[in-house]
Amino acid sequence: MAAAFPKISQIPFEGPGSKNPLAFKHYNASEIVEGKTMKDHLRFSVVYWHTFRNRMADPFGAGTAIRPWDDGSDSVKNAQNRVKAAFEFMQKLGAPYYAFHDRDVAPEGQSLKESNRNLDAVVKVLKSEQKRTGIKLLWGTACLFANPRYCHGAATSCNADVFAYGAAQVKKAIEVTHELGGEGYVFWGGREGYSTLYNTDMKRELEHLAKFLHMAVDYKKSIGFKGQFYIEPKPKEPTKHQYDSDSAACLNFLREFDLLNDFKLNIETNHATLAGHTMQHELEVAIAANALGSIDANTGDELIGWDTDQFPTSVYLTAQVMLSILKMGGFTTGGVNFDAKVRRESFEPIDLFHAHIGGMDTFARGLKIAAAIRKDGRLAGFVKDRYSSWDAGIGAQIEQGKAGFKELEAYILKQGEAAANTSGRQEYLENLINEFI
Ligand code: XLS
Ligand code: NI
Ligand code: NI
Repeated sequence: MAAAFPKISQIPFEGPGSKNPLAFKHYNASEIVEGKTMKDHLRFSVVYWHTFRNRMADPFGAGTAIRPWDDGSDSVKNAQNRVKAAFEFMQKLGAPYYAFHDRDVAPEGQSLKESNRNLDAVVKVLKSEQKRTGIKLLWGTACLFANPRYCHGAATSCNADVFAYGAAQVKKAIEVTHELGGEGYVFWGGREGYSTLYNTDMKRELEHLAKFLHMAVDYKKSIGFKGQFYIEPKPKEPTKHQYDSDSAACLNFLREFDLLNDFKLNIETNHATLAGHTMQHELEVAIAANALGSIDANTGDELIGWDTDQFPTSVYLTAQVMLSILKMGGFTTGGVNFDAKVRRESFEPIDLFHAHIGGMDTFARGLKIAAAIRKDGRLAGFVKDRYSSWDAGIGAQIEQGKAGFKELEAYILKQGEAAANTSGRQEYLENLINEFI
């Protein structure tokens, strides 16, 4: 196959002064930050679905994407050629990871058997390209939302046969992820929710979802797959309400059904904002439960109400994200996965490079800013001081369980009034953050 991006060579790091649009200004893979290379901190991943399968159609018009390496057919041959283009892209970009749905990489056949055969034929090429380039699979997943059979959901379908079909599909997707050395596997329940409660037995659907996930855990163990399982929260779209609506809902579900030991969360920025939260909020909720695994890096449009999946360009956003990630001690199996797509108007192949270079540079800046804020220490010091009443005296007694209501009443009767409050200093802290941006 001829090169897919013949005019583009390896994207170099040229530093902040560079005016070359096809160079990194901030992402310097080998640069050490807090004792680790940027490459190992950020673990960038390219998504197959948006970058190589999205024709960029919208409800009002046909796809605009120009992809010369793709003949537009649903053949296995075309799918295999596409793999070569994808790896050429990721190698030139210098992305160490990628992620896919089963149906992104290989065409769905007339039967599960045929679909599995198609998948195997493409996985062979994925495997050899991984070997050739050293690029690894961050996570795999199954598309349980596109085929019409999943219109009522998969694990939460009212139709038990559809549950069975979904299980069979996930079984194969886990096997393939295992075969490719994937470091994780994602469950995003696109249609695991409802359009109307008039026709929905919510309790039963949630129990089925838990059963499905337990079966997946059992199967994973039986084949020796060590990758991390993730749930990816999203509140709506395509359903009116998705059961995995946000970090808190996912954690509650995992706890209720005894799944918390086997799952972490994969948090996506645009899903957080759709849920009415900031990304920082969703990350902190997950981190507090020791359940943050990975992130889908993108951003929404402030004025548009759906999942626009844009590439992240806000340094404020990435600095906040990286503050949380560094605080938790960094990614282990997870990474920064660009679940993002170029705009319909950005239809040329080169736009895929501009988009990813921008996202990677924005995250590299976020990482450097977060590390500088941590080195400076004023922010963490402020937070520590703010809670200092809990480090000794009555606060310490409460935390250690040595005081109850009776002791606290006696304490306040003796004190007369609570010690004076101190200012939250929000504006001071916002200014402080700006010193680093
Ligand atoms: C869609 C989701 C999806 C998952 C993988 O909104 O973000 O792309 O990441 O199924
Ligand atoms: Ni999304
Ligand atoms: Ni996603």
